[in-house]
Amino acid sequence: MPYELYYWPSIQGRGEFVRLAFEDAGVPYEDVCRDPARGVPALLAVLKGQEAGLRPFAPPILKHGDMLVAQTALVLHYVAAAIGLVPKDPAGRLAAHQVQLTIMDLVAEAHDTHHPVGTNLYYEDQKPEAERRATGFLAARMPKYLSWLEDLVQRGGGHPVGGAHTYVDLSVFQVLEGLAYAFPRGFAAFEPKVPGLVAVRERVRERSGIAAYLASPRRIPFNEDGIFRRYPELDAP
Ligand SMILES: N[C@@H](CCC(=O)N[C@@H](CS)C(=O)NCC(=O)O)C(=O)O
Repeated sequence: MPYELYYWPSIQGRGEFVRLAFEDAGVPYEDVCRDPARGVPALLAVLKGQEAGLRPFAPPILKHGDMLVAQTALVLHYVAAAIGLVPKDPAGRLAAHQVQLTIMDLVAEAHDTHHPVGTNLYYEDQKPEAERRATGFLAARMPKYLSWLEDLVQRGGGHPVGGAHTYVDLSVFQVLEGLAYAFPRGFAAFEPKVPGLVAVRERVRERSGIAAYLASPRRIPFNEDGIFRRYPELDAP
């Protein structure tokens, strides 16, 4: 059965965590909304409940046979065992899922630095609040999340879970890339404190499937419509 990913076509966003898993595993998937014949209307049809399966609230959404799976961490939890990106034992899968859920919390907080009041408002309508939020994010929240992940890697023999490469390593790569894009000064100042995470990131970058993906047109650049946005006024001085 083919894997179909439904996600906004013009941003990396949360869909990128799913793309990275398929690309690393070398498993074919269809990025449905990037197919000009299907585009965003295909995603909107799923969101309106016009496809078989549980109607999802928001993308990324994975369609696999009659199954529709939403929530980024749950999509990864669902596919990872089948594509060899998580330990097979229940405890190992649970550990990976737990860490991935926490990474998605970090992603949500990174998003909220530019949309602290509401996602229904423009960034320009919440700039003072965004500056306060970003200051706290860089001073306290990003360090707290990344120090915890670093501790997992230090205790875990160089990987966040399972003592081996999993989809969580790929998500560490993506989060570090996103934070470095959004906050070049703030992230650079903190980066020396997380050498284990930096090692994970660099190892992921060199993996054959990921290296090929990053060099391909499928890897679109970060931009200011996505989750990790570069607004210099939100970065550290
Ligand atoms: N917790 C969900 C969040 C999903 C989410 O916020 N998706 C965004 C795109 S990255 C969206 O389109 N949301 C629409 C909405 O919240 O109305 C996940 O991790 O997948």
